Amino acid sequence: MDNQDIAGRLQSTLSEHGFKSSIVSASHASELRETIAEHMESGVIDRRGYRGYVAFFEKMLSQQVPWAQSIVAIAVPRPVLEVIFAADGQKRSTLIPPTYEHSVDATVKTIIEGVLAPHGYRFVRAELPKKLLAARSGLARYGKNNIAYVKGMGSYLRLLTFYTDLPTVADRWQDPQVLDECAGCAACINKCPAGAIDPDRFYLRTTRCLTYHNESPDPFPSWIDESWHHCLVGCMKCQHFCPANKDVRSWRRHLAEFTEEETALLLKGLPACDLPPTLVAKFDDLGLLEEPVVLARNLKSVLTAKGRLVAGGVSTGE
Ligand code: B12
Ligand code: SF4
Ligand code: SF4
Repeated sequence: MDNQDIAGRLQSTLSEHGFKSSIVSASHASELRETIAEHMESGVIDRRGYRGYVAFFEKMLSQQVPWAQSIVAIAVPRPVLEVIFAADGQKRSTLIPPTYEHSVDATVKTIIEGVLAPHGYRFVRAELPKKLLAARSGLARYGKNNIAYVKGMGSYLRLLTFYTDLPTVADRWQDPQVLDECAGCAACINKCPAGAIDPDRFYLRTTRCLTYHNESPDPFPSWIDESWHHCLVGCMKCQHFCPANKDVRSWRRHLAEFTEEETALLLKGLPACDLPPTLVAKFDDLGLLEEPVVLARNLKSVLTAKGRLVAGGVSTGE
């Protein structure tokens, strides 16, 4: 089997699982890193952001993989997860957006290993700007909301990127494209509660985005209205109302239901080791219990969000 066959086998095996991919030369990594470095230099990416946010970009700049020959970008379709909490005698539903379901990463790694290892090729996670890589390699297009869209998945997906030492056989590299659906549309701009999507510049106003704040352990700034909270982490507004997501908007999976006692324990912000294993197991490996105080703050915000709670479900305003 030559390298072209191996690359083809990798992409077809991913495709059998419903995943889409692109493979480009690892030489593009330096260009992607330069873009990040320039944005850090100019302040578009603010080094004063919270620790986790800055750490993402520091990892991108510091990762060295001298043996890398190619980069594989993979889009995995993911549903919105629904989680129900019992509180004050009511059942209340909240959402977890598509990208936070990490359990699929193990499946992707198993597939790559299964195809590459028999031929002696290695792979490792690539810390790169994933949307930009997906767009430049032709796997995705940007929406005006600054999110990546892939044919057949809308934006309901998780992006993964890997370096491999499989030599590149084809190398598509292009300017990032915007969705055709964005022409004349401003639904995401209008629905964003925080004004994070700027009609005059493509790049997101990061520190306005609700996700930036509910992923951070820092207290919410006073300008965040409590009625905006509808997700346990993240925010679905600029994706839910997007016409390019019309075919995937219904992708929802019930993840778990928590009793009044379990909800009360989570609101205390206790670490996973102090919680009943049955409760911990309900979160799968979403990683939300890694920061129990953040989870507790977000859960409280969703439960108290004014005018958001409806019996049996959180209204997304449809
Ligand atoms: C930091 C980060 C954040 C930060 C900052 C986001 C940002 N824009 O930088 C915050 C916390 C705000 C955030 C929010 C969200 N994030 Co986030 N985030 C990341 C992370 C770690 C890095 C993003 C990054 O590279 N930023 C750097 C900038 C420079 O890149 P960029 O945003 O793509 O900007 C480029 C475009 O603007 C383009 N561009 C500029 N001008 C123009 C003009 C045209 C015409 C075009 C086409 C393009 C274009 O050039 C810029 C680069 O120079 C990635 C994981 C990763 N390693 O990539 C996840 C990631 C991007 N996030 C993801 C998700 C899902 C989200 C949320 C939707 C979460 C949620 N709410 O549910 C929101 C989306 C908010 C939004 N509307 O963009 C997913 C994206 C999946 C997808 N379908 O696109 C990723 C890839 C995580 C993953 N593994 O799946 N995120
Ligand atoms: S809501 Fe409209 S403008 Fe925004 S990303 Fe979707 S299609 Fe583009
Ligand atoms: S995730 Fe929410 S706050 Fe952030 S840009 Fe989209 S709609 Fe605005």
